[in-house]
Amino acid sequence: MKSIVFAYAVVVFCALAVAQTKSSEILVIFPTTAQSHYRVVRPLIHRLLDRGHKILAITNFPDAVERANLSHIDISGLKPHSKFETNNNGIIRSIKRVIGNTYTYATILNHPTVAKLLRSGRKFDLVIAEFFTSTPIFAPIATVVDAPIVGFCPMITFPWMNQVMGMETTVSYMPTLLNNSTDQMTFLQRISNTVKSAFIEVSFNWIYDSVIREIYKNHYGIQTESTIKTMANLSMIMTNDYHSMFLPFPKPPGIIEVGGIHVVDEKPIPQDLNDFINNADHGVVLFSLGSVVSEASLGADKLCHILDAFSKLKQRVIMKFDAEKNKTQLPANVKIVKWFPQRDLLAHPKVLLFISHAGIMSVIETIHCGKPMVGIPIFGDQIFNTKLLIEKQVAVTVDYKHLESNRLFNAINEALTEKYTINMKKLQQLYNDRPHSPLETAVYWTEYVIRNKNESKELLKSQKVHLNFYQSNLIDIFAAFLLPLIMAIYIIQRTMKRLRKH
Ligand SMILES: *[C@@H]1O[C@H](CO)[C@@H](O)[C@H](O)[C@H]1NC(C)=O
Ligand SMILES: *[C@@H]1O[C@H](CO)[C@@H](O)[C@H](O)[C@H]1NC(C)=O
Ligand SMILES: *[C@@H]1O[C@H](CO)[C@@H](O)[C@H](O)[C@H]1NC(C)=O
Ligand SMILES: *[C@@H]1O[C@H](CO)[C@@H](O)[C@H](O)[C@H]1NC(C)=O
Ligand SMILES: *[C@@H]1O[C@H](CO)[C@@H](O)[C@H](O)[C@H]1NC(C)=O
Ligand SMILES: CC(=O)N[C@H]1CO[C@H](CO)[C@@H](O)[C@@H]1O
Repeated sequence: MKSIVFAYAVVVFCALAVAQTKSSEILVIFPTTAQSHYRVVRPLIHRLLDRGHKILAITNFPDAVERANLSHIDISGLKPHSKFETNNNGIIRSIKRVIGNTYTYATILNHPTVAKLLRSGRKFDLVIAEFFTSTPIFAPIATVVDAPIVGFCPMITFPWMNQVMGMETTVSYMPTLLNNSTDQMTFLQRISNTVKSAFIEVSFNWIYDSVIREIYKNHYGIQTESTIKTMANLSMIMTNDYHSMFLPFPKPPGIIEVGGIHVVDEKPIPQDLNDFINNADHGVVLFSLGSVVSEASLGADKLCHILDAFSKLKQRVIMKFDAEKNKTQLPANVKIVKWFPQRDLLAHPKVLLFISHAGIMSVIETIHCGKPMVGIPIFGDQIFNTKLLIEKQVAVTVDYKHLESNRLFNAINEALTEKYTINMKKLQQLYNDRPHSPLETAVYWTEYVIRNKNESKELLKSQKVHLNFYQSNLIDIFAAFLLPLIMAIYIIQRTMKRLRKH
């Protein structure tokens, strides 16, 4: 009887919850060519569909299975899916890549179906845009379709995320993504962090701003002061972060942590992989460099070292590797596949360790499943992600440049010691200990913006977004105090001089 009452209460509650926000039309703009980025927003799209909303998604990765009330504008024909090389990803090169991508993103506005949509006068109730370097280019679409706009950041953080929501980034304890430091920095690390942050700020403010201004003039016919101002209409930003998993920082109410949202329910593992795992007497190690890195650029030499290290392990190894390989050298305990269901494999009790490039999606899946990691970071936020895991003593790293057989072998054995598993189980528990699941959190705040459309633009951010540089840095106040002082000194000096003359 009790359970019937409970079930009834759940049904009534769900019905009420669904009824709360009426069916809305939502435009999703995710221009990324990184499939892993789109994977982060997909669960939100499907939950919003469950709740009766209609969604049009502009994406490179339309769902294979059709679903009622979900339509796509497939832009995959437009942009080549270039992959990252495994070397030479310095800061200058990264910025060049960002600028180059910006022009490519802008061509999406000329895509016939996108252009037709923008001319059609069709209205939406909400725009969800990927929060990345592409956001400034697509932000004005919200005005065109007369909807509020929210950002969705597939990474932990992004250089201008705080600024857009009206908060300063304090470089004394907030590391840039591009540095190998956490929130506890030595004097030298703070110097490095300050210089890198300033460099990022300057390059975006000077180089990126001019690129964005040009795109605005050509595509929207509007003037814009700065990249930050182009995103001033964002009502909130959801981010793939959770404070207990990474670092606790102050956050304005408009930055909503939904870290782990992409981790969907477990599915059964394909038969051949399942057999391979179940026949392993000493457990299994997984290896993957993710979907954005070109595995071909790994090179025969590094591959040799990796396989040599694996051949010395008593564990079995499943390796995701999608490139030409030297088959004759494959050790007996290694299975190479072009793709594997990473999240499901990580959850298998016999899988002991993940050797990964430490992309954020992989890191979160590893924490979700409570397995230690060997991080081989290659570019961007991966160095930072690895560093965070090292600090928490749940991972060991091998420098990609010095990826040698014995180093990798030692790192694997170190990470397999009990300490790392114990620490990772604790981190897993901290990650799970929250009032609502990441997906529920994302749905709540998305519908919150829809419900409060008219107010949402100012509701969750501080007024700092509207202050000038000199206002928000109190330069005018200092001037107001200093000027009379300087004038007073000047007048006193002049008077003294005159008195002395007489
Ligand atoms: C599609 O949306 C309409 C509301 O616009 C709703 O009545 C219908 O049930 C939805 N269909 C599905 C399968 O969710
Ligand atoms: C922000 O919103 C205002 C008012 O709706 C609009 O005039 C302006 O063009 C928008 N800015 C951008 C960059 O979309
Ligand atoms: C980052 O710091 C760790 C030590 O905490 C070090 O082992 C690692 O090699 C460093 N990585 C890079 C890319 O500098
Ligand atoms: C495979 O590896 C061996 C030994 O390193 C080498 O001699 C041979 O050329 C390689 N074959 C291919 C197809 O790369
Ligand atoms: C939002 O504002 C418009 C015009 O200012 C008004 O017509 C509309 O009813 C408002 N919507 C809500 C939900 O308050
Ligand atoms: C001071 C410091 O730790 N600087 C590091 C910043 O990050 C780079 C890697 O991207 C390291 O090489 C530096 O040592």
